[in-house]
Amino acid sequence: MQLSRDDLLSAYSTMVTIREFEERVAAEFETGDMPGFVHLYAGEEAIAVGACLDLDDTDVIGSTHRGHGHCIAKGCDITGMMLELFGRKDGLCGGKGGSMHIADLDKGMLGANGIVGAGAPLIIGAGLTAKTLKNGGVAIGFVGDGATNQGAVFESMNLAVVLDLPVVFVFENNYIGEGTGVEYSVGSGDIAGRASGFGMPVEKVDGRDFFAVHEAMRACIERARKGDGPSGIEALSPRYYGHFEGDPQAYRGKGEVEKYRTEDDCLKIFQQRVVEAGLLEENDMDALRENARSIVDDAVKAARAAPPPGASDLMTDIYVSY
Ligand SMILES: Cc1ncc(C[n+]2csc(CCOP(=O)(O)OP(=O)(O)O)c2C)c(N)n1
Repeated sequence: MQLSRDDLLSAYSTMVTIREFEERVAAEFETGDMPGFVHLYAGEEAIAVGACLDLDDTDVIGSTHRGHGHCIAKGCDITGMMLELFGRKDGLCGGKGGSMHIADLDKGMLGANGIVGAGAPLIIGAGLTAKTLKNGGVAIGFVGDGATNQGAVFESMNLAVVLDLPVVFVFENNYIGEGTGVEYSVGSGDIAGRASGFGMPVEKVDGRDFFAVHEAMRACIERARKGDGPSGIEALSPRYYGHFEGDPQAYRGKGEVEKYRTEDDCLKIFQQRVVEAGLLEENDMDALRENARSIVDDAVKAARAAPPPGASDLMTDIYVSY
């Protein structure tokens, strides 16, 4: 499937925006001025962008505790996100959600989630809504490798199949959950195989390869839109940062992350593919990266200058009104 030049530019732009956002958040967090807990997604950009490229605002995603990349891929505002991470009043969730509970319902982003595996049941509800309303919407659930061991995820897979929902599971296998490797924690080690045991097609793809992720996701999304039920992908790609910011990463080998950054970088893989094929020029791609850097820089400046929520905001956003 050949993507248009605009699609390729858009995909690369979103991938570099996620990378610039994450690298900058790492630096800002180190200053001590960013409250809360932060889990970075750098290294896994091709998964979020490949999964979300064909979605629109009627489609929803459920995220994980490592959710910035999912937010950006689903179209959330960068400044609103940065304000949220800094705990500012005008952040996407009024500065009260922070990194692990960031959400934007207008963009179909149901939220990052501090409870591992809890995004999966949320997208079952969203999938049931789309099926009931017949609005053509699809619900995508991002689930980490560690989260695939959670009972709630197993129940969600079962319900997706039993209720024949327009749902796609994106199992993000970054080889490790906190400090425990997949080979130790996942029975059989085969996440796709285990998920397909529920009775839906689940393809294993190279998560560093945007094109592989996108191609597989396109089939899953089309299947869901046609009413043919749930499916999924297991996408493998390493994360570059620790489990959380401040993690000493004693569980990692010497030079492991450097190898990932040089040999497994999804941005480099993308660039090499499109430049060699004559589809995009390096100059245009460099300009997109510069642009992303300046958007993120402006967002940090805006966040640092913005006020936190006031005492009067303490009792707001507690109940949802329908
Ligand atoms: C229900 C629950 N159990 C345990 C935790 C603690 N915890 C936070 S992240 C994490 C590991 C998740 O690993 P994975 O799903 O592979 O995601 P990754 O961090 O690798 O992206 C754990 C065990 C939690 N937040 N929620």
